[in-house]
Amino acid sequence: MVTLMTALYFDVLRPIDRVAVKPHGSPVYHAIQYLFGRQSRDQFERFRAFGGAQSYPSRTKDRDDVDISTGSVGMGVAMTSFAALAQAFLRKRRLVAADTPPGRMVAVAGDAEFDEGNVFEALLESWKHHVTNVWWIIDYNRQSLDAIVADRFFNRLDTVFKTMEWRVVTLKYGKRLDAAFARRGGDALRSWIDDCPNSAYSALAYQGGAAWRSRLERDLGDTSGIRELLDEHDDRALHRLMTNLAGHDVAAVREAFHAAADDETPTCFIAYTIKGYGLPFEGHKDNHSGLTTPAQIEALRAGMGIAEGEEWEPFAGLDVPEQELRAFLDTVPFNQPARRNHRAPRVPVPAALTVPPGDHLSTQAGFGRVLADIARRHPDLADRIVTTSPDVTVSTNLGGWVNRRGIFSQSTQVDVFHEDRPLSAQDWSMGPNGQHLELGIAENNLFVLLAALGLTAPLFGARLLPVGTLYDPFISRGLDALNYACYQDARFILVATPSGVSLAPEGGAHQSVLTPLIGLGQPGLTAFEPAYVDELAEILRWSFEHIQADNGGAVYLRLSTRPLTQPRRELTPNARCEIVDGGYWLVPPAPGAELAFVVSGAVVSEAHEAHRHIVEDIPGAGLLVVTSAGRLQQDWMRGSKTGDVEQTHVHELLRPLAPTAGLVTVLDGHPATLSWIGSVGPHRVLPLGVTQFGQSGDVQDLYHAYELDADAILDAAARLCVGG
Ligand SMILES: Cc1ncc(C[n+]2csc(CCOP(=O)(O)OP(=O)(O)O)c2C)c(N)n1
Ligand SMILES: [Mg+2]
Repeated sequence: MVTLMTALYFDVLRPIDRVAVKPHGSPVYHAIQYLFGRQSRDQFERFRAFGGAQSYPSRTKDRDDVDISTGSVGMGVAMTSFAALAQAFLRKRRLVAADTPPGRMVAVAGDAEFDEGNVFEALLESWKHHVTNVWWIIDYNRQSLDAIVADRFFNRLDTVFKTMEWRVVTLKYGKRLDAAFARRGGDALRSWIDDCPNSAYSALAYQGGAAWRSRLERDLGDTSGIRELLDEHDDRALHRLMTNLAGHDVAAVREAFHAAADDETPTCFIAYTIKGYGLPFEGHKDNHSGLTTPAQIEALRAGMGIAEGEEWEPFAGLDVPEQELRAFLDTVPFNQPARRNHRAPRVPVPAALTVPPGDHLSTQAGFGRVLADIARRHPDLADRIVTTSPDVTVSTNLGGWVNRRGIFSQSTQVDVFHEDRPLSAQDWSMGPNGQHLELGIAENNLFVLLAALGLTAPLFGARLLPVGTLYDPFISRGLDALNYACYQDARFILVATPSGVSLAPEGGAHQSVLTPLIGLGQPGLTAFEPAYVDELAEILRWSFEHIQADNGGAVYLRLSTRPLTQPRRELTPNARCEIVDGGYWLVPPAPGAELAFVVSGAVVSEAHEAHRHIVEDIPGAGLLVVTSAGRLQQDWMRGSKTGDVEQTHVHELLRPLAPTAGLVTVLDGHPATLSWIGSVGPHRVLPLGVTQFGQSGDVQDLYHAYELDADAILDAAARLCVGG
């Protein structure tokens, strides 16, 4: 990593390039920033300590200009190809200056990262989108955490890349070994190393010169030229020669990087290295958990010519005068003054979005119409929106938007089904002006692309407002990538439909149970589950602002395909605030009421029906709609800590109820999403929701089976009242 990163940062990188440094490369990254004067000694010394430099490079927590966070192996690698796609999108749409050269998106990756399937999902998708300007540099040390990795796979890896039209550059032998191969007996030596299994090579690298000598004497002692070679090298020199892999040879690495730097072809460098090179445990299969002893550190320090106490001096131990080194650093291309962390202006959001007409509408259909309406009525906002979906564009109701704004492609392609005769209502024409990025079915890719699109403001200086749609249950499929996107503070709106058992006939395989809890628990993500379309329009408007706010974040909307009769109402400014704050009384309780129903999402009509019945017996009962359990809960937890819990929105909402009141909570999802509301005041809670895999059936049968229908809600109310 030291060699690869040195060649990158001190030579080939330009300020416009972006790098994802593999998790274990973090110390090297911070050391380089320290030499550039962009990392403080305090931060660097406190590497991995509280408030210090992060163990894995972090965009949000490190102070030295990390481009792309890493930590979950494979994610940073994929992120570079999607960042390159985001950059291409901005350039084609002329949202950034097209007369400046594009940046190169570089991943310095561990070889074990290529065991993660998401890397290959990204590779295939980037090929489909003709992505260029990506480099993946693989630190091929043939080790992961546990052990030495199998050779068989890496012997094939280059063909995978070549199939995807990548250039593959294998950096196997350093200059010293190359010279040895040119001597008499050199061919035999090269074949011997080529054929040496990873584990045997690693073991010899660990054992050192004497072990190399006896093995080579045994295997090649009779080959002419080898004896002379062995005689010319003492143990130390022999070890240096036999471990002279190209990944440790800065001249070989620079040569390879420069040879590939002239064009935009995506390139994979496979750089052979030894894990722990130059340390006492180099090559040892258990070295991941190896720690150098104080004595070994002393020996390392002395061996590098660094005086005691001068370990943090930037240029200690070097035989080039400091002045010369500083002068060199001033000439390094990456170190030239340039703004790297951009601030892009905000895109104005209208004061209100039009609520689509229709008495009977689902939130998903409403979403499609609101977005299509934005495309028509609010061009300034619409121009900055980019939508994406993993093969569920039409079925998540993005069709109207796509018909208006087109599909992005680096080249123009007509839709033959639409062109001559309208054989399809959906126009699937593609071109460089399109604003929808269609992905194959891979939710990991969706989230990593949203991470890239959601960071174009700081990375490229042009703000996009990304909206991604998928099926709610498949959030779990890409959950780590979603977490990764949030961890980097990427800004996007995630719209997930259908949700829960409300999608009925599709049954348990497409049913989401846990996703409301993900919405509640995921840092950096604010979740909403609107019941009615006018709520959705206001939430969407707020979301476009929230994803642009300094202290904002990403947004997740859990929608439904179930059409509901829409309330006839004009939302007051106060009602809009309450919707965004997380909840409002659809039917306010009478002062001192003994019962309230608390409901989220599509089951609002069941709660409403139950409510109509219950008021015959309990006239003051209320019906509370929770649009965002997360917003309510966060506000309440903040208030609980700061002592102003009485001012929190949920507390205000529950204030009219009698202390002895019971709450029946209900949603098409895990009941724990709402049951916490019982902790706000003295009220008792009976939570309804889904905790099992679903069946196929129609909505009424399923609501009955899973105790979400009006009868179940009334039963729960009765149990609460009897219990009270
Ligand atoms: C998704 C994920 N799973 C597991 C880990 C734990 N882990 C950290 S690094 C690593 C493998 C390291 O191997 P490699 O990428 O080859 O890097 P090297 O240690 O050789 O530098 C693993 C399994 C992780 N960080 N992320
Ligand atoms: Mg490795």
